[in-house]
Amino acid sequence: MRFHVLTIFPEFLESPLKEGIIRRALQGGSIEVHLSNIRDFALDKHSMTDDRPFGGGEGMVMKPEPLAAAIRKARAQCADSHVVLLSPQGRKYDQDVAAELARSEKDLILVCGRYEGVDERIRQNFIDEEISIGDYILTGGELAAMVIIDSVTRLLPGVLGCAGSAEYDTFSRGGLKFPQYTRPSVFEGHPVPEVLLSGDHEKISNWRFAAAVQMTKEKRPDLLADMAFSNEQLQVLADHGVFLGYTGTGKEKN
Ligand code: 4H4
Repeated sequence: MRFHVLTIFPEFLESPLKEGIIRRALQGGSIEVHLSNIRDFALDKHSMTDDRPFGGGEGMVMKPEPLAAAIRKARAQCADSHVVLLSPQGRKYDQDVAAELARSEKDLILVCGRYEGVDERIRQNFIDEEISIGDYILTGGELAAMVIIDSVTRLLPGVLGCAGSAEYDTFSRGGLKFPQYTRPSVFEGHPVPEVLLSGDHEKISNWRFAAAVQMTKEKRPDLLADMAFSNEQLQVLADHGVFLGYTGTGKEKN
């Protein structure tokens, strides 16, 4: 998958691309990341990329000409592209959106707003979709772009070591992931649940399923509302003392 990031601070993204799974994905060719400096497309001798808002008011707005030229240049390098503006006014980003982007064959052009945002004529005529990573105002869209690159890349085939990793992620199956333990088996007097040391894969799987549902019930009951369980699953939950307040009526899945 190819990402094109349009930003006035391309160096901002250099460091996170040099580490860990993202670095390996770049080296392995699973992804390409092309950083473009919007300032290089500014027409005036001062390379201005922002200006005061018409009608007065606080802050500065990103000028349309450099953005338009940068988007056109990026589009010209792609067979097909999806142009995303990172903005607090966008569609709320979550794991489902990450999975949707990861399935796309299109290049992803990520436009990083700064200041008070971008000229509306860019949003109306050059942007395919606005995405927000949360209801807060950042100083720039670059962190949001990196969130998207990171969360989409880890979903691409072959990027994570064991194929199933992303499949059992928190959110990937609707709820939170089961609690994780590693050596030592006793840490400061706190043991690892015996079942995890048993080698009984069915018991481990059932315990993990019940623990995941219990964690979801405690930490994110809102996610439970969208989850459906078979009668067999409800029985496994009951066997592990996890009760959801219904007995398989209307919540069971086929
Ligand atoms: C854009 C600030 C638009 C304010 C920006 C506005 C996010 C976010 C973000 C720099 C830019 C800010 N990007 N998710 N949240 N005028 N970007 O805060 O719409 O208020 O992705 S505005």
